[in-house]
Amino acid sequence: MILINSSPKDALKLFQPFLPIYVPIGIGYLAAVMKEKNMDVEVIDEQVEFDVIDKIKSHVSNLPTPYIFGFSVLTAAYKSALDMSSKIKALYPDSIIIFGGPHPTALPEEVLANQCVDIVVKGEGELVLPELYTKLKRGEDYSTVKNISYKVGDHIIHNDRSPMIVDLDSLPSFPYHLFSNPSYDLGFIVSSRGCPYHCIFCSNRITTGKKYRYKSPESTVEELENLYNNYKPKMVLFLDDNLLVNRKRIYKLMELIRAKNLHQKMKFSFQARGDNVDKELLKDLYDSGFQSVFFGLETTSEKIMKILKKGETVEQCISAVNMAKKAGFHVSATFIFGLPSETHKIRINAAKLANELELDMVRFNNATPYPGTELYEIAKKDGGMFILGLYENFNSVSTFIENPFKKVPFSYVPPGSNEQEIRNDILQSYFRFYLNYKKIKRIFTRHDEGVGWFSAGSDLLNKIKKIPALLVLMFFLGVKLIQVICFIFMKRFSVFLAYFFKKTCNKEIR
Ligand code: B12
Ligand code: SF4
Repeated sequence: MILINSSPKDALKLFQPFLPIYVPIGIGYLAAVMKEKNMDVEVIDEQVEFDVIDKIKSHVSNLPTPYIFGFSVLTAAYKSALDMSSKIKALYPDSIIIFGGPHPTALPEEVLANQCVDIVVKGEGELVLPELYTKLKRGEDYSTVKNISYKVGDHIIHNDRSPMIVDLDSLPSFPYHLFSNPSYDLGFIVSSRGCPYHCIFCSNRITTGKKYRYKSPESTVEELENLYNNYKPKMVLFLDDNLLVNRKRIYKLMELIRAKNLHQKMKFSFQARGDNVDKELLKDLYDSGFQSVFFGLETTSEKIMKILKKGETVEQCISAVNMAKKAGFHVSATFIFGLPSETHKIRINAAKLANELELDMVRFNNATPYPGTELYEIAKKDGGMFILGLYENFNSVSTFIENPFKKVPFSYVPPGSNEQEIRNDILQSYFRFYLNYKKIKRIFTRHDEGVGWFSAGSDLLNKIKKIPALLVLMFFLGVKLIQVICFIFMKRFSVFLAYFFKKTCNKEIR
């Protein structure tokens, strides 16, 4: 079968040439289990392949029918996935097309309403896909396969969900070797799945669930060793939803990393919650090579933190950042702008806080109600949601990466808020943070630092190649800066005008 990672070609818009390309991890795991069972599997990633149809044609030419295709679909890539699956159906009408990943898992009915999708696999696919594939290939009845939704005539049948995979060590190691394209950043590992918290904007639980499961420290370290021996990455991102849920595991992992001296060879980056860290843990993490941490700070308002159901306070997050900075960490963070009941002041406080905390990297995202989240339900109810085409505007970083002459409308604007003002506050916050000599210098000189958010190129030749794209980016960022200044000026001017007219009218009345 052919597994396809869907991705719009311009997913990262102006920033595309400067951001690392990540491996489609879910597809990697699925390919690994299928290969382990000696099943025929080919991976195509739209991020790096430009002749997808040609590749498909050449691969299926020596395969027996029916041809089976599996698409991995994030909301932002839904349109690309439908475009490609329609082309495949037109070429091979008898082919069977399976959609999996967060978007189809959250909206199976909507996804199956498309002629070009036959089956949706919900949640983790490693146990389901091999069984489903075997039955489809043999022409057997697949109606008993768990975790799937499928069509029978005009009806859609939803089969029961099975429990999540408990023992992650039972899965094969991640098959880095299948991703040989030099554009990939192979410095990553997933050592656990799931997160027990309930943040209303987070769609992790849709596929990987609330139940925390992890690989044993021994097998994690083995995978890290292999990664180092084969690819020598300097920085390895732990792409776990939440690395620190189980302290016992993390202490054992640190111990083994130090015993194998891996912390001297590579540095590690991870995501953490403010309330999951303390001074001692941070020190031990730092000494074990975990030197770059990412916190979801989200907001500066305790009231909004409660609405988000984060289960931690702004205070705790600030204290965690301070402790991490003191311990020497490279600290990154994200704020979300455009949340229910948020004001301009709350947003501008976030921009100030980012500078006060001396964060090394920050993102100001626009709130995006991904399907399956509680925010999606809130946004549907309060009327603030706007779906452009096939969810093409569901992108939490669109404000910063978009072309200023081709703005992407927000997918969510809470009642009482103004889209233009939120957009402006996001840009203003970015400029306040990054328009600083030290930070700009660091972007251009330390491409391997932190979470690899922006890279101007690893060596001189690479940097030179990127000059034209960089000039275009500079131009558009300049336009955005002018737009922000004009917006602030117009806002102040209108306040002045209102004040002036009020005064004049009052005088005339008197
Ligand atoms: C690592 C990561 C990334 C990486 C790599 C993504 C990748 N392609 O693997 C990077 C940094 C590139 C990334 C980017 C983005 N990400 Co991201 N990312 C994650 C993260 C933290 C882990 C993903 C992961 O590896 N999970 C582990 C694997 C095993 O799980 P999985 O990928 O879901 O795959 C399993 C199942 O879904 C299923 N499955 C998946 N595909 C298929 C296909 C078939 C045929 C079948 C049968 C089954 C199946 O089986 C897989 C194995 O069990 C998740 C959070 C999460 N827990 O999912 C967010 C997450 C997937 N990202 C998210 C988002 C929004 C984004 C961005 C849009 C952010 C942005 N604004 O730019 C971009 C989109 C990039 C793009 N090209 O479109 C959202 C997706 C929500 C949604 N509904 O789409 C998530 C859920 C986080 C969140 N915000 O809640 N991301
Ligand atoms: S703590 Fe992080 S991973 Fe867990 S639900 Fe909240 S945002 Fe999602």
